[in-house]
Amino acid sequence: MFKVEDIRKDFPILDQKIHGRPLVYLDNAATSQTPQVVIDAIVEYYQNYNANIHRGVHTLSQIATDKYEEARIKIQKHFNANKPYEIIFTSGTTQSINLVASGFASLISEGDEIMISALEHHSNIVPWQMLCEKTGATLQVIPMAVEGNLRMDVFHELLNSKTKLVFCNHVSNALGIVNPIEEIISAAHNVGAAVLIDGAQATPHIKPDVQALDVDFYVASAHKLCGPTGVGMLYGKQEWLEKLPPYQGGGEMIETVTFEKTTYAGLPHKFEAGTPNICGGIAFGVALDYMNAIGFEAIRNYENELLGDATEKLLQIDGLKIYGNTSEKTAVISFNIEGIHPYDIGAILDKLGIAVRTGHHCAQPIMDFYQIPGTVRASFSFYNTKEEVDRLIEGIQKAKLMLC
Ligand code: C6P
Repeated sequence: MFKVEDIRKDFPILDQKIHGRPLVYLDNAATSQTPQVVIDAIVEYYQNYNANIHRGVHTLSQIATDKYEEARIKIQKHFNANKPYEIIFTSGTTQSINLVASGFASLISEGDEIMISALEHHSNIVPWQMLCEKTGATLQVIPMAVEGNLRMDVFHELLNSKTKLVFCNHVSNALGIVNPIEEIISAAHNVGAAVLIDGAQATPHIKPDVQALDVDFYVASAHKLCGPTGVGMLYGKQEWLEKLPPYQGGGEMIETVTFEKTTYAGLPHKFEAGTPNICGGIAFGVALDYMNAIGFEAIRNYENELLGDATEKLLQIDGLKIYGNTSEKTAVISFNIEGIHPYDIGAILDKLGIAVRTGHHCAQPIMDFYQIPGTVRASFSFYNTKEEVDRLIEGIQKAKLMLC
């Protein structure tokens, strides 16, 4: 039974005042908050078994190695990957994407086409532009429509035998729209293209099954899933991970090293050079356990209630416009009020104890499409309440009175 009052007790950070008012944290799309059980796992690691992994015969190193590898298996199971070594630990979504983009430099050439969507975060635009500059491949963009959905008709027209890679986010960070990734993956495969899905914004709300999706690569960050910052994952089908060259050279990713020649370790170590974020990886596993114990269906249903309530109340505010209006959304609302800069609304909300994000949300092409400097983005999590929705509405009304 989903009880938000009980869930909130797991998050000590929520119980505080900002500028003398109880904190209303609505910037969950930027980073989620951390439950006590994850904080405890981090403390336990440093208090009891901090040691380097895969290297020592001593007891602490073995405990740390076992816990780290157990976390990999938890992630494997969560995403339903076929093998644990198809999960690569990275520092987060950005590094996961760069790892794949850098690897593909040796697999594509001039004349090939790479396709991204108009809804991407900069971390899923810039690495592909860099790859195109390096290889002479061409970047194609699936355009968006005014409601925020992708123009799937144009996607199907653009797709052709030169398309080698398609990249798309599962959920847009700026608008909260859920993209039709099943259709994208299957159509891309029909022309022989590989697909990478950026799950940074989907994974806090949806439990993806990478085998059912038949996706080639899927990436996510722990810090959006109640885990710590600086750790994330790359899922890759074994056949792709075997084809890609290592991303970085260093310790742990080798089999043998001589001055004449180095041979590389097998998966997953080939992509995990150097000492990883051991504590972060272990805490990532604990965060997934925590969210799975609540259940993703319960999380999504509850967040949908918050989304419906907030959308309805926001639309009653005169001059307020919401960007991204499709039926398939996660609990993210991007909006502006006519004649007011989003930054000014964000600053007043902060004085009222309400945390939202303002600006372009690292998705400047979306802002250019709407010809706006940015938006105010309120993003909800399963620990937010209907009372907090009301605090947001009151705050916006106050900001409007002050600024108009
Ligand atoms: N979006 C937001 O406020 P990292 O920073 O590597 O953990 O995640 C990057 C990233 C990639 N793709 C999408 C869809 C994202 O939303 C993000 C991070 C945050 O929207 C911080 S910019």
